[in-house]
Parts: sequence; C-alpha cells; structure tokens
Amino acid sequence: MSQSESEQFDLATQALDAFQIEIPSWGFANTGTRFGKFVQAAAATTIEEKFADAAEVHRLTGVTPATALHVLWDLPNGVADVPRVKDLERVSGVRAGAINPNLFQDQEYKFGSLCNPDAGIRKQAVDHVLDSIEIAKQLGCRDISLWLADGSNYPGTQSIRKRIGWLEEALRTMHDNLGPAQRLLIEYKPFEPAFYHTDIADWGMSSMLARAAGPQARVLVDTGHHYTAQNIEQVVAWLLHTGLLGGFHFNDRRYADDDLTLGSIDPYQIFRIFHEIHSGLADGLGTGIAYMIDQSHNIKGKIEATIQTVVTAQELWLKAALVDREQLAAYQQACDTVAAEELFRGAFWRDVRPLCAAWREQHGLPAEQLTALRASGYVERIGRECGSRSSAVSSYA
Ligand code: RM4
Ligand code: MN
Ligand code: MN
Repeated sequence: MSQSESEQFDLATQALDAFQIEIPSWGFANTGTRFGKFVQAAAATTIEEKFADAAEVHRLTGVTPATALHVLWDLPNGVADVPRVKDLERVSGVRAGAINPNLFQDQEYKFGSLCNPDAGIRKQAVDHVLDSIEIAKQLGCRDISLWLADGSNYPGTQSIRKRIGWLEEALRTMHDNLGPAQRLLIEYKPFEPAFYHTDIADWGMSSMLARAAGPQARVLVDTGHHYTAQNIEQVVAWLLHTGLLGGFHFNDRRYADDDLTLGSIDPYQIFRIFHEIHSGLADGLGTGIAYMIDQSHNIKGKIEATIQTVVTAQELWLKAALVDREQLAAYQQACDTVAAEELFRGAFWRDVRPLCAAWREQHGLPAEQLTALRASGYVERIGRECGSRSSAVSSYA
C-alpha cells in the first residue's frame, strides 16, 4: 500500500469501526401489504427465531449487535417476558435494542391513543408506554421509540389543539419515568393510517413535543416518513443544530412509507444524510445517534434483505466519511459551486467496496456477506427445520 492508500484505509477503518446499525425483529417476520401476505417458510414466527436470525446477520456482518423489539409482537406479556428476552440475549449474543411500544393495534385506539378524547383510553396508552419503559430499564435498553398512528380522517371531526395538549401531558408523564440514561425518541409521519391530520406529522412537531417532554426526549427520523420532494438532509442538519437528533429508522421509498431496502431507490439521498452526520460529528454534534432499520421485507428473503441493507448502509456511510470536508468547506466558502458539487458527487460515485472488503478481512468477516449466507445453508435449514415457521405471527399488515 502506498502512503495515501494506507491513510485512506486507516480513515475507512475508523469510519467503519464507528458504525453499528440496529436491525428490527419485525424485519424477520412475515409482513405484507394491506392486500395480503406472501408467507415465507424461513420467516421467524417466535422471538427465539427472531433472535437466532439476528445473530446470523451479526455473525456475517459484525455490525448488528442489537435488535429492536416491538412490545406487543415480541413481549406480549409485557414485563413478565423480560427473563425470556434476557435468556435469548445470552444464547444468541445479540442484545435487545430500542423498545417500541404499540399504540396502534388495540380496538380502543380507533380514535387515537395518547390523543384520544377519552381520558381512560389515554391512560391505557400511557400505561402501556410506562410498561415499555420498565421493560427497557430491566433490559438495559437506552431508547424507547414512540410512533403514533393518531390522527383523524375528516376535517372538523377532532380538535387538533386539544390533542396537542393531551399529547404534551402524556409525553411529560413518560419522560418523568425515564431512567437517567434513557431517551424517548419521538417519530413523526405525515399521513397513514390517518388521512386528514396526523397528530405528529413532521419533524417540527416532533421537535416541539420533544422540547415540551424534557431533556431526554429526541426526534426520530424515519426516512420513509416524508413527502416525496422533502429535503431530508436539511431536516437532519436542523436536528443536529438544535441537538434534537435522536436516531433514524432507515428504509427507502418511491412513493410513501414503502419500507423498501435502504438505498434501493435513492442511494444518493442516504449519502447526503450521512454527509450531514459526518460533518456534524466533526463539529462535535450528534453523538449517540441511534442508527436503526425499519423495513418490511415482503418479497425478498428476510435475512438476505437485512444483510443487503446493512452492507449498503456501510458502503454509503463510508463514501460520506471519505468526503474531503476541508476542501469542500473551502469550495463552499469561495462559492465555487461546480468544484464543490464535483467533489461531493465524486465521493458518492467512488467505489468503496474494496475498502469495505479489506475492513472485513481485517475483522475476520467474510468478504461477501450474501455469498457467505448462501454457502452457510442457514436459510434453507431454518425453512426446513421448523415447518413451524409457517404459523401465524403478529406483525403489521
Ligand atoms: C410505522 C413506523 C413505526 C413502525 C410501524 C410498524 O410506519 O415506521 O416506526 O413501528 O410503522
Ligand atoms: Mn419507523
Ligand atoms: Mn413507517
């Protein structure tokens, strides 16, 4: 290796060593669209199977030591299920990540959960989140990520302002119950399932609510939860600037909340987001960001799709890490538009796969994750073994 090659490799190693990504337990389960599900033999139907699959992904990629859990789907008995999860953590070597309460599937939530006009239903929802916080405490999980389906479908049918007040009150109660190292991540989404107004519709609302909740509340950016033309990296820059960036749910989309594989439609967008993060980190902003995946693998094999996602995330992360930020800042300052753009674009088009492969080799990981997965026969084995893996499973759609 020449001097500059070895410098680049050191930079790449630093960047890749610093990047871990959390995978969702529900990414291993059968999911579908509201029109139906195509069931896969190898899809996980129990939390044991989800942890086993997550462990396989971590074995191959080395960067997914945690898996996010959905309380209703993974801990249906609430706190009582914690010992079972602890056992699984021990056996699999994968730990529980963000804890996701479920405020959208009970019949009571037809007109909202934390924003429901009925105080009894609001209390039920708050209690569920308090249980989720307790689960997270017992499992040593830092983040509770909150997504609400709340909203209304027709103009004039709900008081938008009253619902803001109820929401603030509920969030303050939750915040008061957090442990000192815990965080409440507030996710937003412009529409669906509510189609007229959604109570937390964008990053501005999430930010204001996080501020109202308290210092341990942050905003969660799901890349699929924006209108088509929205400049997500600008949102990220603002959240870095205000100290409110808590984490991400990565996925890709063509139209709405499509939950497709990260980078499959618009890898440049993820690169641009990562660039904002790298420049924020260089300025001391954005420590503790949770990088998480939130995808629904309806057509692809679950484990393959998860591995593709992780590998793509690493490649885009590395491309953005290798942007010559000093030179870029100089071009920006001089308003040299073309030079700045060419530098930026050049970093995106650079093939970093050899650097990723070298990093994997250095870490004793297979150079080609998908090939290694196929060679391991894991997917065939679990599909054959369980037969049981075809029973019903609770997940969305
Ligand atoms: C939502 C949102 C949440 C996820 C649910 C199932 O659209 O992305 O993060 O938990 O779907
Ligand atoms: Mn999400
Ligand atoms: Mn979503």
